[in-house]
Amino acid sequence: MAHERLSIGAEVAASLAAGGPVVALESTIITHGMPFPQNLQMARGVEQVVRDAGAVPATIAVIDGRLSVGLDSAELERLATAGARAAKASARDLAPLLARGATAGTTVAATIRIAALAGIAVFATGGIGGVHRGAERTFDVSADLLELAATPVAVVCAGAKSILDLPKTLEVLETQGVPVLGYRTDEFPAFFARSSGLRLDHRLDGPAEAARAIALHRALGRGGTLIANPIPEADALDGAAIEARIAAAVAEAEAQGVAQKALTPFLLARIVDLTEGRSLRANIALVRNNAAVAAAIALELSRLTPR
Ligand code: PSU
Ligand code: MN
Repeated sequence: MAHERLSIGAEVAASLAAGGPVVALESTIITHGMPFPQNLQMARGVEQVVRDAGAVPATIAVIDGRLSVGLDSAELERLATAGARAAKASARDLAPLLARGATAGTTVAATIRIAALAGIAVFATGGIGGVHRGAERTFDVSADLLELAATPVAVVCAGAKSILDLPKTLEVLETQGVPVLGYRTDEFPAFFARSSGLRLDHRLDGPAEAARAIALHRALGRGGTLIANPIPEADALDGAAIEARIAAAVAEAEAQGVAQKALTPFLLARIVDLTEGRSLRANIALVRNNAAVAAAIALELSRLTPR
């Protein structure tokens, strides 16, 4: 049964009813991941990329106590201008936020939970949350990983920022049984850089192959698939230069005692500052690239599973 607080926009609902291609998009990247006004331009631009590829975008958030799927232009603007004054909702935050009628950006974990409720199979973002550096002391492991293990949505991302510990992130994904599939790559991509040196067991060479793997994993009965799609060559940043700034941001967070759900937004904002905006341009480029791949996969999936 549908959740009593689920609201699906008319265009998204029509496409889903017809078995058409829909791509879910998160909103913590809008409220807590990028500054205004680039966050709003990014959100609108990414929706257009999905449309240009022939699919319907469904940006998801909590709006006035509802699980809103397929935000309209005014809602996108409201979230973008609210920024971090809006709540950051991971999956466990949803019910209490709904109960008090709040408005929140939804993380990867919360967004895929809502997408699954709405019947959406494909999702795009920039980078997923993962295992933080120093997690052996702090236990800081993003709920994104555990939600991905339990929720039947395919997540297209550019790997994870090296604010995280990438080898530990891959270990947890392995433990949790999440297929990690390189999209036209044999390596786990490192967000701003195309390569991390970390080999993956499985590679996909296009959207049709991705759709077959996703559909077959869904049929096995539990959990999602992670599609790891490297940043385009032309937009990639120099790995060593960005790494020094990320290390500086991580050290600042530690010195200031930033922890729990504040940590990822703190690190994202510091990295934008420390790179004088270059990281923000790369971030926007890779989200757009992921949205295009997700749309192509959603189209192939809708052909595989006609309504
Ligand atoms: N990584 C990024 N950009 C982001 C996020 C992560 O490069 O915007 C956001 C996503 O919404 C992700 C969330 O789901 O941060 C993870 O937060 P946490 O580490 O608190 O689970
Ligand atoms: Mn955390």
